[in-house]
Amino acid sequence: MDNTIVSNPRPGVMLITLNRPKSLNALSRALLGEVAAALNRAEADDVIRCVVITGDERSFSAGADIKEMPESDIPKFAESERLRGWKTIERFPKPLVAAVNGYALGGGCELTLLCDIVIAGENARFGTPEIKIGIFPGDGGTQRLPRSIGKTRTMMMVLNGEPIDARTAKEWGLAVEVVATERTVERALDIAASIAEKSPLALRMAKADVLMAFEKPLDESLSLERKMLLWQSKDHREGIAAFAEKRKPSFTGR
Ligand code: CO8
Repeated sequence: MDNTIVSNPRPGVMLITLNRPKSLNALSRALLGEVAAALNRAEADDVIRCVVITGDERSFSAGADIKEMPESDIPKFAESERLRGWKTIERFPKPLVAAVNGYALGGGCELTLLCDIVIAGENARFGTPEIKIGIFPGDGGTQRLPRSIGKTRTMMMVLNGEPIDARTAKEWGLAVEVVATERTVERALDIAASIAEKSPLALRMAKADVLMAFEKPLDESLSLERKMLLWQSKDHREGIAAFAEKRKPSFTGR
């Protein structure tokens, strides 16, 4: 585990720190594999209820590792174990928060699109510069960016390749808050710790429900939402009892 640092800085929270500073945290095969392994552990561990991903102050991630890109075999590169790593992040069922300082470029920007909540530091720069090296955002960017920020803003980013600053990212909806660079991780951890106090079952269903909005036609997703609401759990009963008794709920995930 040389490319990431995994820690538990708050109850119920896993922090994954990308740790290839010399490459601006480029997403090498090995790094993606470590992120996927950490997420698999987080998924299996009932104690972990929320995960935060961050980089360092200079760079969240400058994207796919260009030095690993084969000159002649892009399809193999795209479909290899890299893709398995992406799929693990895409399918991670617990809340995922990104704390973004510095560069979030190419795959780094696409990684933030897989996160549920994005906190940006003032020095954050979001961009899809792939066009400058003769490709385009191929880790989901051409599909997720327009769903997130609309067509013309996406075209501006993808066709031009120039990054946007943190304030613009917030205005466009790529980040939910902009904070002082040195506060980014703390703020993300505060949010994650608050999320971690909620019912893990309800969190999982809420995340799945919201993501349905991007995948299914409205009539189908509304009817699935209604079906999921009919579900009963001890956590639901505990939430109602705690409200009535004016105390903090204690959720067990059952
Ligand atoms: N991959 C590998 N190494 C990188 C990357 C990267 N993406 N970005 C930076 N580095 C390395 C540099 O090579 C340099 O290493 P060294 O010191 O050994 O020369 C080190 O990080 C520091 O970088 P710079 O000296 O360039 O730092 P600057 O501050 O001058 O510039 C930039 C910073 C502007 C971020 C610049 O490094 C840059 O433009 N990087 C490339 C960004 C980029 O193009 N990202 C997109 C990559 S493609 C992608 O993410 C999605 C592809 C989808 C693939 C789907 C399958 C086909």
